[in-house]
Amino acid sequence: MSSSSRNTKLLNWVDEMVVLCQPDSVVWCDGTDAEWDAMWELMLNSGTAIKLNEQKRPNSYLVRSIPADVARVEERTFICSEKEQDAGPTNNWAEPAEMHQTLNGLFSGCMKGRTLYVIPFSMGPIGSDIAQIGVELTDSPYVVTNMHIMARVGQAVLDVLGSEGDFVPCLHSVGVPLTSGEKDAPWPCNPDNRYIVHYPETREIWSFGSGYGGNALLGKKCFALRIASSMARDEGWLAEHMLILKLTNPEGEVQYIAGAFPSACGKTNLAMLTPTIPGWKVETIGDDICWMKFGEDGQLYAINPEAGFFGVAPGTSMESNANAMLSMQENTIFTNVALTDDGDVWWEGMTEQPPANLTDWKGNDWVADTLAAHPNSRFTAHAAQCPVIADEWNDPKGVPISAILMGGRRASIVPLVTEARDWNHGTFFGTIIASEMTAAAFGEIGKLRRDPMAMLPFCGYNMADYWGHWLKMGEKENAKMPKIYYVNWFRKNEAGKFIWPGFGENSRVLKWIFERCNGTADAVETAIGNMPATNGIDFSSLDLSEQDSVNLMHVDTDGWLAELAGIEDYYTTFGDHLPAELTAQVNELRSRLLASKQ
Ligand code: TSX
Ligand code: MN
Repeated sequence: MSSSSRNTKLLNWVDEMVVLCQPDSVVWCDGTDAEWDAMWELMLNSGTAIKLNEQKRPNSYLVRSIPADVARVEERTFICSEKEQDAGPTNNWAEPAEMHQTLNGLFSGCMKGRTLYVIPFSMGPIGSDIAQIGVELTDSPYVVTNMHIMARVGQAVLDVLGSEGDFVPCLHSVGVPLTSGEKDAPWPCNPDNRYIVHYPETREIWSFGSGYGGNALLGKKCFALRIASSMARDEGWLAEHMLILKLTNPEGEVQYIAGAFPSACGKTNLAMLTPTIPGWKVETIGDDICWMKFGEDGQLYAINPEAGFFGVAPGTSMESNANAMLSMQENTIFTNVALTDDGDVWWEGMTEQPPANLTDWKGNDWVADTLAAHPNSRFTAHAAQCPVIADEWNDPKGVPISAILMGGRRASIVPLVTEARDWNHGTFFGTIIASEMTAAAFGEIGKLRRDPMAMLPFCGYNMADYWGHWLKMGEKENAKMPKIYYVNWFRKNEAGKFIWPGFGENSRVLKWIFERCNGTADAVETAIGNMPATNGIDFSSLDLSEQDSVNLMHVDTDGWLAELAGIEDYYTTFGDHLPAELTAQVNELRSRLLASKQ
């Protein structure tokens, strides 16, 4: 298919990249079902994909990567700003001109023997004032099919782009040219030469050597978070690693809530939660990324820039997240999960008992006591397939956000829920998000990983400048900022057991937040923030011991004082980029904690 774009920047860039990468052919993607089928035909022939049982999983496929290419590679992810300090101490920085030279070398001829696919995509409803356009060039049919689900792809995007419109150029290659006659690998990639590179100032993305997830689907983490966070700072909006949910009370009133949680805290589960309390309803707007802009009324309006879910499969079940399970019944891509004998999928945590026989994620006969699915195995499913997707998930205006949750996985110190005193205090909450690690991927199990606003791997510029941007947002004239809540579903008791039942019971916490937003619930001021008044959250119908329900809401004064020392050490790593307001927040919190001990 030839181009039906008249956009000079786009046509010139594609020409230039074709000269660089030297593909055998160029295909402009249109996002149609015919294109989807054609890509799978290619991937079935190359051994990349297996078609799942059409009766059990209609129009769905299993893809296996190789063990060396199963996740994002943070140590190979670069922010190439002109000045190193603009990337800040939490990002890998490289000098832009030098990196361009390295990448020009790697990309030179890298698509020989392959097809270059041009994927025009919109992050957000096409034509929305909050949406942005990108174009990904890739030599991976797997990327094309995933982009079909995760973004809005095709001619409508080119129409909005027009002849003069701007877009973010995203170049991707698996990084292995094919010589003529050579048979392609089922999962071509170049794991020893991976580069996930962002130029925040010129707003470009270059990704080489990996075919997996966030390394390759460039609209997601690379564009919608790293590049968009940088755009958002320049333009006065927010690009955040947050779910968005719609909460309706028994009277039919609605509030929209966003939430930032580090990985392994159950963001997708919360976004699709089934409430246990009668009459309350949760619907999903998004499970991973949230773009927010001020409306004329001074409220922040949010869209989900994505069109699908790229969710972690293990642990997902009808018990933990029925709506996710129901979202992936058809038209779904499964990556690195196990295959059943009848052509369906399985992963750890899906059912209590595994099927008798399985093919594991590496394609071998599964042996008991080994992992059948990779821990980072995924499902890619369209958002519209979620049974509780909110009608307005596609609304170009976005939804007005009443509250922002900041969460982490903490066995102690952090109570079930604490309301920030104001926007600056809430920003402080965001900066102190930390999670105790459950998987060895990021080092020692149980060790605290600081993950401010859950943006540590995703902020496209200096993290402390990003905090400054948050504070500045709250200063805008006539701004009606959301209330901010620190939540923790993971507090443990002396016996080492989770105190809070979590999952659907989190609706009790959401109810209190809802009623704070509409002014009908009381709070008591504590040193760390506002907390539910006695019986503000109904624990009575839960099977909690007296001691456990006290512990859930306990303000651990000495624990917080010790926590503050760690926070101050962490802040020091940002040098003079740290906003003075955050130092003030630490000092005020310490004073309140000390006063409360009198
Ligand atoms: O997603 C989770 N949420 C949010 C749900 C809306 N998880 C899973 C985290 C890994 C992705 C949780 N795990 C939550 C939670 O609220 N809470 C816990 C901890 C927990 C685990 C198991 C039990 C209770 C709490 N089970 C029993 O007590 C039987
Ligand atoms: Mn995420």
